[in-house]
Amino acid sequence: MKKRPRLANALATVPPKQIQLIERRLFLKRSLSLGALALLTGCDVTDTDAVEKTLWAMSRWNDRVQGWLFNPRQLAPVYPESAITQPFPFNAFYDEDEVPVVDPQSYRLALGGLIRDKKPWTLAQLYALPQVSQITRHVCVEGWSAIGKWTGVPFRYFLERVGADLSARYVGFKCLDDYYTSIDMATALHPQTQLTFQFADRVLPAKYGFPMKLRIPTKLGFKNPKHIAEIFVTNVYPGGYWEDMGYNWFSGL
Ligand SMILES: Nc1nc2c(c(=O)[nH]1)N[C@H]1C(S)=C(S)[C@@H](COP(=O)(O)O)O[C@H]1N2
Ligand SMILES: [Mo]
Repeated sequence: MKKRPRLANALATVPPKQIQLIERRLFLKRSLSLGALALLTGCDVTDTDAVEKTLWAMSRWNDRVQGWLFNPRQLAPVYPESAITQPFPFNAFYDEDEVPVVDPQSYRLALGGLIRDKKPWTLAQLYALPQVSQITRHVCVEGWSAIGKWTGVPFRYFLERVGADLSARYVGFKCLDDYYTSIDMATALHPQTQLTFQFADRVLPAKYGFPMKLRIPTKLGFKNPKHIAEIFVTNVYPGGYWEDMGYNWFSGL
């Protein structure tokens, strides 16, 4: 397993990965020197706590601005079958031999938070929902992208069906591999955001997120949770696995 860096020590080592990540969150084109950081934040850079708090506040502000700029009707590009990337890359915070093994019979999708009907769903019930396919590009922050075909139920349809509070701010995801992430409601309701059960016209393979993932072609790859165990709706910022380490929370494309 890759180690999770400690954010608390953000400025203790040079060059700290966390600062690079937070810089990326702030979408600054040039790298930010410690001096510039001090000027920007008005903090003594030796006061790690104050700098960090300020950077996180700036970052949350940045998320809000990106949220305002997001056009809920703008579609991500779609591609022909011939453009599909083969083989499609696998990525996770662990190696491929550690992908969770999920029993389809006992699996239940849990629902939580601001949802009227929180009854858990079996896979058979989920598979009976109306489904659509999309061929879109997955872009990973680590520097690769790939085109794939995903099939599932439009997430908006599912949220409406279970009586989710569509005026809430966030939809959060807990995964079977302890990954977690969350998205803004506008993106959750975007026409291409899909609760996905199939990859390349076959049941979603284990490595790509069996039994289901959320496919969001308008966001970076790490915002696309695989192996979803629970979906919850909330007004309390839920963060995410990489987000809590400094990756930009909104991460739109
Ligand atoms: N549950 C879970 N979902 C996850 C991850 C993870 O480690 N665990 N990694 C994310 C990242 S960084 C990427 S790029 C994509 C990779 O999806 P793929 O294996 O289908 O290419 O899954 C995302 N969703
Ligand atoms: Mo990624």
